[in-house]
Amino acid sequence: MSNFVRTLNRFIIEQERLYPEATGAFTALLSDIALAAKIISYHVNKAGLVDILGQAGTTNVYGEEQAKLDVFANDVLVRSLAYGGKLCAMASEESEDLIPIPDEVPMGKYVCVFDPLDGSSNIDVNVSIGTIFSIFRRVTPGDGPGQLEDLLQPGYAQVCAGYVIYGSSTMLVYTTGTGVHGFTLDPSYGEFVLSHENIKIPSKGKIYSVNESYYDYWDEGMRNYIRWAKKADPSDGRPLNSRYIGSLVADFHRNLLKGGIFLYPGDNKSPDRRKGKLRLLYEANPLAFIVEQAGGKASDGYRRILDIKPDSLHQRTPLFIGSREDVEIAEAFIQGKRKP
Ligand code: P6P
Repeated sequence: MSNFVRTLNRFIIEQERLYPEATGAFTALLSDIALAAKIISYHVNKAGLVDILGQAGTTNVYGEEQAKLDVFANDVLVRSLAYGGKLCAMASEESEDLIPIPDEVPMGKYVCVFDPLDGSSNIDVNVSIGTIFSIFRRVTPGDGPGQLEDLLQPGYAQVCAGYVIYGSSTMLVYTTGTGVHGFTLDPSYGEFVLSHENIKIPSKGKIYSVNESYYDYWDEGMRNYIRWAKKADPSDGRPLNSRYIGSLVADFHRNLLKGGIFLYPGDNKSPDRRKGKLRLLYEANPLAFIVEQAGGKASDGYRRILDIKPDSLHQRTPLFIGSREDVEIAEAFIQGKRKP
């Protein structure tokens, strides 16, 4: 029976046997997230057929227009997680403040932060999009409602992080600190089945992913890195291949499997872009936990992403993430230690 299909639930139970200190809370939490992912996947894949495309007519805390699926995915995740009794608070990229757990639900020992549908500007053109999530143990005492302090923990305190990519297939990729594992949704019986056990990112890749339209707004070090990456030099495999989907989960997932670096630096296009566009809690931290567990690296150009102590729920950070050697080369240029 050992070669029986290894579903997400079965795999988590196997993992819990390996780590007796793990409580059943992960099984419940990941099952709630997996359920939400299945529901979101169904509606993403049906989006062209029913009236769920297009804009919701609302904006999020960043002033970005919310797609109908953004709002739908956020609602599905909140409902799926709120009633499981494992959380004491939540936060979402799509919601301005802390999301409390309903009074009638027992408070759990964890908090969950998530980007319910990242890349949603790509929904209407059928480009892969994703859900990103991150779980922490609460740090405030007692068993009352969670506080902002429970949500503003540095990334190294994460106990679980993952993403779902809604692409040619729907995949859930997660880590609890003992490796990175990928599960592909088999829609015929609605289960996530282990398809990528113990994912490791190549130490060096041939891909760089960045939106070069901001080139003129970058600092000198970032421009030097791009000039270096594009310069032909067969001795070290340059020029690198430029691959940019404009959907973070899709760009990250490709680089995780093939090797490479994703870059979203700060720029001088406007004051609110000095730290780039991506959010520390909902995007950078979970993907940084995953990439480090896969042997890669994630920094803001100077500091390890997971060491950054958040000041607010929606703070942004520059993000350089992927193959370790590629990130270290980019850091050297950004810090002015290397010239093209
Ligand atoms: P730009 C999508 O809107 C997103 O948040 C990420 O998924 C993606 O990596 C990034 O923004 C793309 O931003 O400025 O290149 O359009």
